[in-house]
Amino acid sequence: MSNDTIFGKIIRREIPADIVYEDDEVLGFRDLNPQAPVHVLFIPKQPIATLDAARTQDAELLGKVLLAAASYAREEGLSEDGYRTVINCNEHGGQTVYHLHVHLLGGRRMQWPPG
Ligand code: DGP
Repeated sequence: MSNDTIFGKIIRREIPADIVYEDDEVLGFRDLNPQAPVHVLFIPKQPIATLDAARTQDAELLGKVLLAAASYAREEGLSEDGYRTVINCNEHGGQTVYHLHVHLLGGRRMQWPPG
């Protein structure tokens, strides 16, 4: 399958993951290597490799991924103190898995600028 990654295996339940959010188009699961008390990855089930590869026709799906992250953050009580969302793109952005994902990080104060 083109564009398949470890996240495709998680979507298909071929490998385990701690899934915390799911709807028809979006999956959210805890990051294997958490960088904050809450660290969840939100992905479109239909893979897009990178933010750079996203096109106009992906706008609605990308919006749904972001809104799923925000909705989960509200449910987890992160809204008042705040949280961070991150999309790493390609090598200099620190992307290691080429299935576009939104990191939701919360539960502690974030630093700026990021490393
Ligand atoms: P990025 O560097 O933005 O591409 O982030 C990829 C994230 O994916 C990284 O924080 C670790 C996480 N990750 C990699 N492999 C797995 C996995 O098999 N399961 C889970 N839950 N997370 C993974």
